[in-house]
Amino acid sequence: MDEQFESGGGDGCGGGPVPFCYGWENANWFEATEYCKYLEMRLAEITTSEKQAKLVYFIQSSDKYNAQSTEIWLGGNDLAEEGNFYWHDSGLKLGYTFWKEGHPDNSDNYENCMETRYFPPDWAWHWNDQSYHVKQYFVCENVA
Ligand SMILES: [Ca+2]
Ligand SMILES: [Ca+2]
Repeated sequence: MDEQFESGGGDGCGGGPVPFCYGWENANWFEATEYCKYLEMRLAEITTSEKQAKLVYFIQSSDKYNAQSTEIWLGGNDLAEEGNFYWHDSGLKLGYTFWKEGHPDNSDNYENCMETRYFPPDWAWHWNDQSYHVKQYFVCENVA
C-alpha cells in the first residue's frame, strides 16, 4: 500500500483520495454517526474492495488497532427494513459487500448496524451486523 494512505496530519485524517479520519471515540453506532456529522464527515461507507483495503490499512496504522480483536463501526444499517442494508448518509443500497459467511444474521433479532471485524483466524475485517449499543471505535470519512 502506498504512503498516501498513511494517517498523517494533526487532525488524525488520512491523506489520499479516500481520506479517512479518526472518529476515535468509544461510541455506539448512533453516537458514531453523530460524531462524524459533527466533524462534517460521515461514518465510513465502503463501496469498493479498494476502499475496504484502504480502510483496513488506515485502521492498522492507527493506535486503535488490536491484533487480537478489533471492531470498527461502518456507516450502514438495516433499521428501516430488516435484511436490506443501506449506507446511512448517502442512502445507497449496498453494492459491494464484504460480509462474513453467515452474516448478516440479525442475531437475537437485534443486529441492525454494520461493523468491520478483525478477529483471527476467522475474521479478516469481514463485515458483521452488530447491535447498535455496543461501544467501540469507528472511522469517519470525508463526504465526496
Ligand atoms: Ca438486522
Ligand atoms: Ca451478526
